[in-house]
Amino acid sequence: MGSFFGLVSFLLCALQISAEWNTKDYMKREHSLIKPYQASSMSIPNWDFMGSTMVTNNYIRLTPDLQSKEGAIWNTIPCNVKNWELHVHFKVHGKGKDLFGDGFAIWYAKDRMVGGPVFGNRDFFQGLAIIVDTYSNHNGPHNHQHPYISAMINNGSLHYDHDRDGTHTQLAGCEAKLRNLEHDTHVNIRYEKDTLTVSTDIENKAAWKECLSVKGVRLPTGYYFGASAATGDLSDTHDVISIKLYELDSPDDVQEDRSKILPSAAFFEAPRDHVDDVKPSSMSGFKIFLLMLFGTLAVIVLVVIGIMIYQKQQEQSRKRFY
Ligand SMILES: *[C@@H]1O[C@H](CO)[C@@H](O)[C@H](O)[C@H]1NC(C)=O
Ligand SMILES: [Ca+2]
Repeated sequence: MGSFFGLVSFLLCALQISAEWNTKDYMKREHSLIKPYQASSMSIPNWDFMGSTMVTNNYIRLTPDLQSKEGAIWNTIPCNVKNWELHVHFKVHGKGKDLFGDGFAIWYAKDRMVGGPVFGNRDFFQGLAIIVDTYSNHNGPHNHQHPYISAMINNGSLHYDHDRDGTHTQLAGCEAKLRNLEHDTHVNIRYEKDTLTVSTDIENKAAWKECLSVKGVRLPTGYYFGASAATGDLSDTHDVISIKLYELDSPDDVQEDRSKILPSAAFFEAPRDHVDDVKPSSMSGFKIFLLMLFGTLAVIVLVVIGIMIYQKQQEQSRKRFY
């Protein structure tokens, strides 16, 4: 079983790599944010900014290393590319050695320029959030360290729970030591054929390292790209240096109209860090046991009935002989 899954994931990996090699990357300028930002006029073409966001020649500072700040930048043009790859060059740094926060998020969302509690963006959002959570709010034993990168898909019904660091609404995640580094740090969000893959380049190796990959993710077209960050009691500097959107659509793809669908994900990660969550999983184990029990009983009953019918037929055929 294990080797079967190993083989499958190896084949998927191989496919992924060949897909990456075959793709003709094409940067869409209207969804990208690159230097020079033209900050002189206090506005950036195709991008709006809000809150504590400050534009300089070399970076866009979403929050400074000060308490209780929120900032965001949002693309003004809805994205109608169905398959895409987004490269974000960022820098998280600050005075704090052990205490810093809260983190930042990269968005592909329906609503733009609405501040709120989810790293400077609204809660109950519709769309995709890639969350870089630098501060562990959860006091219980953690399965992972922070900073932690996770993906969340929301159709507007889910609340991002800071007390659990979002662990019970995330699709998947990974640890990433991305703070206070001398070299450049990048995150790559690839959305292709309903597979969402997040990779990082934070080890100064000029190569992507996979953080998470989830199949069965359905996102509508026509949403907006954005980035937001927040500080609270703890603080950090959250800078965005560039955002580059590459189109992965090929003209011969059969294009399904995705403009009206709600964001959805087929697979959620099993909830973690949550004591109450042990019960549902043992319940489902119990359900499986019951199902197997009933299945076995059903098979026995069918076999018994079968034997009875067979015997009856044998009897009748014997009767016919006499
Ligand atoms: C929205 O998402 C929630 C949680 O994933 C799900 O239970 C609900 O059915 C979804 N609503 C719609 C209208 O798809
Ligand atoms: Ca947190």
